[in-house]
Amino acid sequence: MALQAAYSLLPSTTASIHKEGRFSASLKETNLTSFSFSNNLRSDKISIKKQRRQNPQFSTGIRAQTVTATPPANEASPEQKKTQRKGTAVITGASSGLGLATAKALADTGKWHVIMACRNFLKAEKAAKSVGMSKEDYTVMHLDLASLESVKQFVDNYRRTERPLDVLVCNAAVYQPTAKEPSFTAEGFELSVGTNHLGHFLLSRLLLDDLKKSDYPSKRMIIVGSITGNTNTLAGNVPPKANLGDLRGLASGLNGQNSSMIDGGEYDGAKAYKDSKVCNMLTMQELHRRYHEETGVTFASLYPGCIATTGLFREHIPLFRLLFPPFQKYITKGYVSEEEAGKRLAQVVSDPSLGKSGVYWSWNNNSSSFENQLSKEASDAEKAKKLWEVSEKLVGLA
Ligand code: NDP
Ligand code: PMR
Repeated sequence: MALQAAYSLLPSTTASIHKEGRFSASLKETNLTSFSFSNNLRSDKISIKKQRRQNPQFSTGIRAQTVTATPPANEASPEQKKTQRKGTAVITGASSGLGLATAKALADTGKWHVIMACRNFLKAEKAAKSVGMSKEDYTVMHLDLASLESVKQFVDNYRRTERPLDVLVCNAAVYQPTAKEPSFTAEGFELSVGTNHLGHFLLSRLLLDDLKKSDYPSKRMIIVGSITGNTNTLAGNVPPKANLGDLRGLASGLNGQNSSMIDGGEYDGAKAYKDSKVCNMLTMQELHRRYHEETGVTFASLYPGCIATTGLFREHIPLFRLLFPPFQKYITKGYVSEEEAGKRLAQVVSDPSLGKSGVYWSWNNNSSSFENQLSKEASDAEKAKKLWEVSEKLVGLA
């Protein structure tokens, strides 16, 4: 397969090609979106009947636990009627890809003011302009998630604006699949886990107080996850697989002295990214367990689909970047455009029918949302607790 050719050019992954041969052989007969799909369908009979009663157009062909019926733009839902003011959503990494598309989708409704929390101020301003966002619908604020000081500074600056905080979207990420050596954040943590998990962990913990204070009818915190961190899927079985082990590397500081990988193993940039996504999904569930009842905040994660054209793959080899979009479009059929993915994340931000807490959302081929199942590791409550405790120490909260 063409993508395998690109993949095989990566020295760190050549050992896995044989395994992938098996994956590609099974491609034709597998529902490529997720292994857990059929499980979802089995446990879903009651909800499908209910959906049919509520919506006569609902057909058995739609494989969804929750089919979202987005209200027409001119018809306010009861949730929206309760408030007159615009909602304010902070989106990290809104200067490109999914974050930018979500900011645009929310701004276009006229009901949201988006705080674009970005490390490159000018890039974010240009990006907002390039997609046609109006000045009154967004504010760019500086945030570098690879620095805990910057995270604290962002929170201080945000509080100074005296804006309410209604929704926080932890979206930014880095992916370093070709790096031979680890790089590190300002405080010396391996960059992918440091940025994608630890930076967001501190941000979400600090901003939880601000979310609590909001009088908005539906307060939400969303942490973007991914299929590749879930080993109950085909995509999650492409080596190197996510695995946090017993968190010994994280516990020893993730600083390259002992190890720069969470499980204590050899550095592998692709695995570090997938591990960070497992951390994102575990953190969302731990937040839900600890705070949902007390605060009323909805905590959610999602896999928006494979947005194969974004900047996430900027460090991948050129051949991969050339072949990945057609591979996802025509072979796996997992591809979604940035615009479509932005609409999906915007639903998780504001759609009343996606207000359930503790859920990992996915979409089927008809773009209907459903509650997806996480892998064993990504739903391991004990691991989530341990991750929480170790992360608290690393970011200075304990
Ligand atoms: P992009 O690279 O387009 O966007 C990532 C964003 O994160 C950019 O705005 C980038 O800023 C920002 N960012 C990176 N490092 C930092 C930092 N230290 N501080 C602040 N911001 C930072 O990728 P995507 O849009 O694809 O990724 C968005 C999310 O979607 C990620 O969480 C990713 O894991 C997830 N995802 C993506 C999938 C895909 O197929 N693309 C699939 C599943 C999940 P800058 O513009 O300055 O580089
Ligand atoms: Mg994957 C259903 C099949 C499927 C889906 C939905 C994805 C999504 N991928 C699938 C299958 C395969 N991929 C197969 C069979 C292969 C072997 C040829 C394969 C390979 C592959 C590579 C080399 N895929 C990748 C890479 C990356 O570097 C991307 C990655 O893992 O980034 C961490 C990636 C992805 N595949 C996806 C998605 C969504 C990604 C982007 C990663 C993410 O954000 O999680």
